[in-house]
Amino acid sequence: MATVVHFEVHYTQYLNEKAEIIDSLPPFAEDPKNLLPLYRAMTLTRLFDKKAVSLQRTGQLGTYASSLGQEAISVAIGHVMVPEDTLLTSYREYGAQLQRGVTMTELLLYWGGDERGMAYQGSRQDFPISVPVASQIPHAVGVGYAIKLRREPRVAVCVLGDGATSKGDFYEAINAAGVWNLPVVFVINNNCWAISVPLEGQTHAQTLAQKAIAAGIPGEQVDGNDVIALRDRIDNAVEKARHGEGPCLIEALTYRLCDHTTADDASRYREQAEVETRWGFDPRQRLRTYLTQVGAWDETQEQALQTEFSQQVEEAVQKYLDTPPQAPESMFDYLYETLPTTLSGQRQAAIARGKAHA
Ligand SMILES: Cc1ncc(C[n+]2csc(CCOP(=O)(O)OP(=O)(O)O)c2C)c(N)n1
Ligand SMILES: [Mg+2]
Repeated sequence: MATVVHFEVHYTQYLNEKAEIIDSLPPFAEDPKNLLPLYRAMTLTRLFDKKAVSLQRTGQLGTYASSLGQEAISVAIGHVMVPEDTLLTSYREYGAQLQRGVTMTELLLYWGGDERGMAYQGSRQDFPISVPVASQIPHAVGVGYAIKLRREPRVAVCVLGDGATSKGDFYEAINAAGVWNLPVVFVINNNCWAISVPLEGQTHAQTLAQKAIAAGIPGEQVDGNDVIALRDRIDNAVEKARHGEGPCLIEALTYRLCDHTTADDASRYREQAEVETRWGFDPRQRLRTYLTQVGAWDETQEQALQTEFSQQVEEAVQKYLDTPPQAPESMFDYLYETLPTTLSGQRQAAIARGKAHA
């Protein structure tokens, strides 16, 4: 029997879990100062995240999906994209969104149940957070198709979870992106869990990256807790896509250190010992250790950064809490140009109820 074709899946890591450099660094990482923006972004994301969970626990926010332990992925994405690109993501990629000009107040409004939080004022071309699993993936293909038709030097970056790769939307989307050679980069945040379903309950495939092979597009794995590797590989994929070289699938291996959302209690389905072990892979701590070792960071700078960002987070929270709620009838605002009679009746009822509760 002859071998028709041979496939390989490559894995990239520069900074290992002991904060040691294990390969020759890509040019941008040779000067540790270039890593500071990535460290700052991871730190802000984590502070924001911690505050959002506290707000939910004290009844001041709705359900919230934390990004704890997974910040390196979105921070690297946000770092390599240019403003004209389009981000389409599921619900944990604040590190990218914040760098793209989405404000912390907007994110809090959204999780507080106010849809105005998804009308990003500073990042108009990005899509709202997608809570329906995988629905953003075909949307990214649509965006990529439009970019190609208009011959624009732009890229769509789509972020999805490991669980989303089991859905038909995913297969259809990567297939179409391959056929049409679209400027779309798909990044899988493989955090080992889809709520209570572990990866081995999700797929029998050895890697998620290999799913790209069936679509005829490049697929690769990267250490999702090594921000240097992520920055390197995602930049490579984005620039290729920008220059007409088509789509790519990147599987970033990380771990969800938090509950699925604030409505979840992960201790019901996974061992605490597993979580404790995974804390040893924390991407923020890894980069901090490295920066400290090479003399690019110290405790005084850390304290100053924590103070600066805590103030920023507090200001954003205050702005969120001070935002007057939308009128109940606003839910009818963007449904039709002219509301059908049945709905205008409901709208009147909402106005009356709103007044009764004012
Ligand atoms: C279409 C759809 N089905 C089910 C759900 C319920 N749901 C929310 S998150 C989730 C798991 C997603 O797991 P994964 O894709 O790995 O993303 P993660 O939450 O781990 O980031 C499910 C099943 C949903 N939001 N949308
Ligand atoms: Mg997951």
